[in-house]
Amino acid sequence: MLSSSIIKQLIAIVGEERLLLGPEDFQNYGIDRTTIWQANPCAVVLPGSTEEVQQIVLLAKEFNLAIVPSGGRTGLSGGAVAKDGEIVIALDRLNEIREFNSLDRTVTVGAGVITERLQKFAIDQGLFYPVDFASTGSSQIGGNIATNAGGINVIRYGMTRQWVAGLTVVTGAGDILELNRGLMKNNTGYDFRHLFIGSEGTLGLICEATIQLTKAPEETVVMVLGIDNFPAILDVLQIFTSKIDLTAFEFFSQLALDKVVAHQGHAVPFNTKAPFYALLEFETKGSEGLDLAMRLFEHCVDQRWVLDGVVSQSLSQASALWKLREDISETLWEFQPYKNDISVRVSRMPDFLVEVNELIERHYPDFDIVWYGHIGDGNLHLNILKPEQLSSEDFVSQCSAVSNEIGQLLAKYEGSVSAEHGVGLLKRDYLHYSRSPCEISLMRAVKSAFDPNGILNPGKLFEAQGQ
Ligand code: S2G
Ligand code: ZN
Repeated sequence: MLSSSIIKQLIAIVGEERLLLGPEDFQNYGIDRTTIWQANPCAVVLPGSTEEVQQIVLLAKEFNLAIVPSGGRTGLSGGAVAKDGEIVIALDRLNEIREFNSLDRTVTVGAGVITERLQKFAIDQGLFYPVDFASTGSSQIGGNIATNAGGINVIRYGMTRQWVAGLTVVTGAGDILELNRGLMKNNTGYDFRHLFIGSEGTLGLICEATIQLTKAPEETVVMVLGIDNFPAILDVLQIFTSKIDLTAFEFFSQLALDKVVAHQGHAVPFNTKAPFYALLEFETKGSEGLDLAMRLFEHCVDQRWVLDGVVSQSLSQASALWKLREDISETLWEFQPYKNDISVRVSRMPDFLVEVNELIERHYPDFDIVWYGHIGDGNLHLNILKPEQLSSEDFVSQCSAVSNEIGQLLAKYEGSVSAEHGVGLLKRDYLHYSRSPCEISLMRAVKSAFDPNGILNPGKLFEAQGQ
């Protein structure tokens, strides 16, 4: 519970109507999309500027009050969960889009700008912001940067990190840093920008970003292929990427498709059932691109990797095919899935898939397992659906035990326990499978440099000092 004097000082910074102390606001702002923890902040503040963020941080530092930064709250690893009486700083009001420059092809946006609004702004300027994923309608660019969001176009355009040309942050010490200022070339020592990208609010609060935009892809088409088995997915990937510059290569299992079709009422892509489906997107570059893709498709059928397929004939058909992949995540929520977001190098995927599949089938003989994800980037989303008769606690503890075995397998393949969703609270206890003790201690040293009092998102990424 905050003292009346702290409350008075917060009101002096943001104004009475922007200091929220009600239980509904705590529930709304104190959690992300994870369902394991309860929201329990002591206050929610909505600053209107970088300077107001700085004043709040200085106040929190003076009285040693923990802070949880909050953006669109679409995170899946508990990175924005305020469960221990922290002050939530919600960046929603930092929502200005300004300083677009057509020569630099950059635009400066407040951290609270909704991702989809930035995507639309870019299109209005005849350009393209290429990071895309299911929750762009409610995620905020500040949160996307803090978690280095990935999504469905990484195979061609990379993660959010590639598109951040400048950052304005407030560190845990209360310093305002203007990082890189939109420069394309700047070799002046450590590039702190890249420390803040993916830092999950543990080093500083991202207040503003200068985003690099790019040329939009020419006319693209979407192919969905029915694939006979796990390894064949990688054979198809190999043959297509060797000849075509793909903008996406996603996959999902028959069970994923069944759930999406039943839940959302979408049409199946074709009548043949297949264990797996690959969704490819690429620029046609005139008819020769499409002809080449059809020849590759026929080759994959001859090799018995592919059982059937469909190519979009229109934008509406392309978007209908995308929905089969994009709607998986939302469809699965009602089954309270335990989510693994894992990755290995694409070249190691065939062997890894065989071993992780054996592990899963050995440990989860009776559970429904849904496979999907960005296999073109080496990123698998493995969702274990909670059996109705099993309590959430028993289900999570059973899955957590298996996650340790998956972590050991990832360590063997030099893979990641969190490909794109971040570590937060959910993956903290598995971090050591992907990061060495030396790396983790260096991450702690970096945190103590930028957040000397340890007030920023304590307990996320790794245990807070003294916990
Ligand atoms: C996806 C979205 C979040 C989830 O669909 O690619 O990253 O639920 C996911 O896994
Ligand atoms: Zn994903």
